[in-house]
This record gives sequence, structure tokens and C-alpha cells, in this order.
Amino acid sequence: MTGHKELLRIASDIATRAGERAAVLRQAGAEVAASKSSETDVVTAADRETERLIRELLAEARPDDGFLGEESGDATGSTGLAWVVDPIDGTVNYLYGIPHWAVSIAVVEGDPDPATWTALAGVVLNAPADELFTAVRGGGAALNGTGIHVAEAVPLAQALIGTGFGYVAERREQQTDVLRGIIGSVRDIRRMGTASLDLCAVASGRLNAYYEWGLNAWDFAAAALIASEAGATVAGEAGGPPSSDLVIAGHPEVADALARLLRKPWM
Ligand code: LIP
Repeated sequence: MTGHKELLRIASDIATRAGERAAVLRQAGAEVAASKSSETDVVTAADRETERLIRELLAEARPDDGFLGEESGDATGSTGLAWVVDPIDGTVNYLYGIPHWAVSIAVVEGDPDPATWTALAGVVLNAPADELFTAVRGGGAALNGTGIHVAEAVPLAQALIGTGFGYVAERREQQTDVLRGIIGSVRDIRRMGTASLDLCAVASGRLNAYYEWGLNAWDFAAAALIASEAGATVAGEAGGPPSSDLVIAGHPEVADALARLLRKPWM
């Protein structure tokens, strides 16, 4: 049985190679290859090429594991483990040349369903910033090999909160209503465009808390483990597992205060 640290090494090596490939493709010029849920929900050729590389390298290293990727779908394995991959999280940032996007790779035990999986290891590589966030279950979280921890608790009025918005206009209007319900009660908000890096910002104390409604499992599979191993509460609706309804993370006291304030139009 491969240990968690070996799984982390595999994920880190592959994320590094994928980040190099995505950076070279970005340098050559990023173009929209297709759109998904709306005209602004785009996929670039680099998203597809980077996921192809990750999938190829995982097939070499862990041929019998399962896979779930944003661009190429899922495949069932025979080992009880599955790799959950977002090849370029922050696709719109990547498309516009905003240097804030990430390669996210997690390995989970069980089906690739955040309601039931157990995350074993995860990496989030902010390639433009050369920052590799890592975690293994029960082994803590690190940034470029140095341990990280969630910021100390602060009153909500002093809390810097991260969030994000979806690709469908009506959904963004509802998310704005949720934001309107909290913005007068917190220090400020940050919308940085990459969910995995928002969760890593919580893990490293760069945000006090983060919430988002409408994420996909691959957006948070690795970063949720990193944040929880850094001491954050990472949850979904009513304290359940993170889901497409809600991902909320922060110091337990801050996350709890924020959760109590959030309107819940997804209910
Ligand atoms: C994005 C997230 C971001 C969210 C966007 C989108 P993508 O993922 O990282 O936080 O607000 O709506 O889901 O589409 O770049 O992989």
C-alpha cells in the first residue's frame, strides 16, 4: 500500500510539470477552445492539454487508480483511490494573463464524491507565484515545505473574507444578494478568481475566512484538505461536508460566525 507521503510526492511532481506546461502555453497565448455553462464559462486549449498531461503521468505512476477531472471526466479505478484534478483553476485569470491561477491535484479514498470521500493528500500549485501548497491527512499543511496555519480568531467585523461568483448571470445576482447580507459586517472582501488559492489563503492566514456557493468538487478537493490540515474548519451547509451548495472555511470561530450570517438561497 503506497503511503500518503508517497502519494503527495507523486502529486507534487505532476503538479510541478503541469504548472510548467501551462505557463509555457500561457506565454504562447491563451485562447478559448469552448464554453460550458455559459458564454463566459470557458475552457482553453491549455486547460485540456494540461489535464491530458496530468492524466498521462498519473496513468504511468498509478495506473489502477480512479480519476475525476474538470475537462476529461471520470474513470473508475480498482484500488479504492481516485485522483481529483483541476488542471487550471482560475481559468479566466489564466485567459486574461492575471498571474493568479493554480494546478490542483488531490487523491481521495472512496468514490470521487466530496460527500463521502476521504482526502489523503493534496497539492495546489500557484505556478505564477511559484507557491506549492501541500497537505497529507494528519500530517499538517505547508507552503513550499514550510508549515502553515490558519490565522487566529478575530471578530467578524475585522475579518477579511474571500468569495467568488459563478458563470451564469442569474446566479451571480443571487450571490450578490448573499454578499450584500455580510459586506457591512466584515472588514472587507476579496474576489481573487481561484477557489483553490482562496482556500490556501485561509490555510496560510492571508484570509480570515472564505465561502462560495456553486463550486465543483475539483475546485476544492485538494485545497479543502490543505485548509483543514492548517487548522481551519472546512464545511458545507449546516456543518456537513463541503459541496456545490456551499464551501465555507476559516478559523472555527470565524467560520461559525460567518455561517450564521450567510443567507442561503440554495436551500
Ligand atoms: C473558478 C473558481 C472561482 C469561481 C469561478 C470558477 P474555474 O474555477 O476557481 O473561485 O468563483 O466561478 O468556478 O472555472 O476557473 O476552474
